Amino acid sequence: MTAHILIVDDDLSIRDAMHEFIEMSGYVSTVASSAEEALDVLTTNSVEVVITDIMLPGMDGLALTDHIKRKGDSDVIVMTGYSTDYSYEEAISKGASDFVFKPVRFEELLLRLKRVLKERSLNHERIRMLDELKKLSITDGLTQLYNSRHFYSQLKGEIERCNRYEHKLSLLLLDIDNFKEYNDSYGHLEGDKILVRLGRVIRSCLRKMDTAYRYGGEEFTIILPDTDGDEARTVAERLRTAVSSEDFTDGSRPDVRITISIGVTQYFQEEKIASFVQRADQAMYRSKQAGRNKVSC
Ligand code: GH3
Ligand code: MG
Ligand code: MG
Ligand code: MG
Repeated sequence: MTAHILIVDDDLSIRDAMHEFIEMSGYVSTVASSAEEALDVLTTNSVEVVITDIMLPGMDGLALTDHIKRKGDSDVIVMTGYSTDYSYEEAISKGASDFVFKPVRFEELLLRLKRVLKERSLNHERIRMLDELKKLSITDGLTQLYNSRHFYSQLKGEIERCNRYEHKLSLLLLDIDNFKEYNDSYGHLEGDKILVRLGRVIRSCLRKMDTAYRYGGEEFTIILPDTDGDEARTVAERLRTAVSSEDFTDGSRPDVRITISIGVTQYFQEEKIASFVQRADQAMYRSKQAGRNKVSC
């Protein structure tokens, strides 16, 4: 996509010459004769780089730079007279990416503009990769639910909220019934497909604020904020029923059924995270002992 450059100068002849040069160099350019006009352009256009004179009537180029770097996403290159004027230093300290002295040598400006645009796209790529890494680091690769590391960090946060504001908080821990048998009969890869499908069923049963995690191999946890034990039990029952009535077949075999056992527990104020999780685990084991495909508190 062609970069959009905004030129801000109160001198008409400079403005026009720069506009022509920037367009000839292959960019889209818009001109403004004041900082106020530039801000208007920025509210309705996505602009990659603003090239601004420092001396302007009304708001000056420094204030404009400051404003853009606080509120916007554009890079700024400032233009400044030689002499004893060091205002470009202030512009750099306000976040300007570069500066050129007036009278502007266009070839130099073009080199600086290209460098700023390059840096800008590298930065965007860095941010994109960091976001991707962050997402990968909290996601379970198989089910695309969150992973157990994220479970502990989220649960810690919820517990803090709970202790500070006396919110309610509940936890579900669920485990697939007789899953070893399923793997032994159909193979590990078929078992993995069940885990993927189960992840989707879990997601479809949750409310907006609930979050689901693959806690271990075939065990999952669900954090239910602002939810007491009774409400959590209802969610668990809905989930248990949804799983037991889902046909997990992928077409290769007719009618594939699985069931899950669920433990439900509500957080006690000031309780340690380990004891909270352990209580959910114990409740889940009671569901196993009661014959599986059950919900226990
Ligand atoms: P139950 O929980 O009902 O007591 O019986 P189970 O057979 O499910 O329990 P157990 O803990 O004995 O075995 C869990 C099995 O889950 C072991 C393994 O075969 C399977 N499993 C664990 N993680 C994975 C995984 O990532 N992929 C697949 N395919 N199977 C897994
Ligand atoms: Mg001026
Ligand atoms: Mg297990
Ligand atoms: Mg199991």
